[in-house]
Amino acid sequence: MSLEEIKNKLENLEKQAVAEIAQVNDSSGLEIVRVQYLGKKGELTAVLRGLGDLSENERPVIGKLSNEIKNCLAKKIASREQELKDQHEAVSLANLKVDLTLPGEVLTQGSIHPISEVMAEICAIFNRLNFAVVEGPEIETDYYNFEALNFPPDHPARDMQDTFFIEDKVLLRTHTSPVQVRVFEKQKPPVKIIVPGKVYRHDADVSHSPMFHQVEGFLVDEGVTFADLKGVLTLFIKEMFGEQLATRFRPSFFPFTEPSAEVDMSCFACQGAGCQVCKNSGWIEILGAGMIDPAVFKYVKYNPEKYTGFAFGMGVERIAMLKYGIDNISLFYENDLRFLKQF
Ligand code: 2U9
Repeated sequence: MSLEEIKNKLENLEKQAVAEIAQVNDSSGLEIVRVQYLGKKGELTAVLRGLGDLSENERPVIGKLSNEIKNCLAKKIASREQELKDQHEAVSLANLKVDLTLPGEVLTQGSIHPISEVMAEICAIFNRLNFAVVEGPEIETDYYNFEALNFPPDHPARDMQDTFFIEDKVLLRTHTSPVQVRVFEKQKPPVKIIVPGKVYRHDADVSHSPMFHQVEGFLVDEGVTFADLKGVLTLFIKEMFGEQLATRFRPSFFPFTEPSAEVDMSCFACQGAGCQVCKNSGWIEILGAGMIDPAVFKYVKYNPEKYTGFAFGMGVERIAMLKYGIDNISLFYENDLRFLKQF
């Protein structure tokens, strides 16, 4: 073929390709056209293969022309592709039929559960007194839940009626105290810890639930006395319920503390005069506490001659019920938004 014939052929090819690109209606059709003209086995390449008859001077002329055609076709293909895409989007949008007059979707804002809130408040007060927060397993062994805490083998709290046993000697913890035994095993005094968490007891009525939350705490060091316990718990009660409240320590009994006490605060609702909240006594029981029994120290190999310590425990639900005037514990677990929204 002569130079002119090749030029004509290339220009015809270009015209033909431009026409086809304009007619194509989808991207797969466009790809077919691209391969047909620009592909390795495409028509443009085929023409360029037949340049054998041309002179050295003529070849660059065709090379330049074919490059220009290649670039021009590639541009046209790209712009047709964009055009098809835009058309497709316009059709989809038209079919979508968005009603812009409809009200927007309102996202409801969640809030912290009252139990979490009260638990965080309790922890924050003890954090300010330098107590560290420690957590531990909810499935425990008889050893950590009872034996190391000086519960005699026939103690009623070990009874099936109080404790959820998983298997012989494995149970759902009935208090968070086993965590403290585990801390004692790992750490030498001074130790100053609070332990928040879920506990389980076979018990249910308006003020008891089979699962509830406790915060327990202790401080062990040389020379810790009952006066330290009174100071810390009095401060806690004032921070939690009000500066004006009085506290009262009544003798009690727990296997793991000696002496033991139940701690009352003067009624925040009637200032001690007597009302429904305090059942006319003027006092509200809020905590249990005591000096850790030396028998517990022997289990964890602390020297009871050298160290003394106090411990205390409280039910978080009870504190939340008092604080917010809630009369039925099950409200905490039903997740009724009408209840939860009030916090
Ligand atoms: C160790 C030693 C001593 C934790 C304590 C109480 C008193 C107590 C109750 C309050 C209401 C549990 O939720 S409740 O029913 N707790 O009265 N707890 S002293 O004493 C410990 C803990 C761990 C090693």
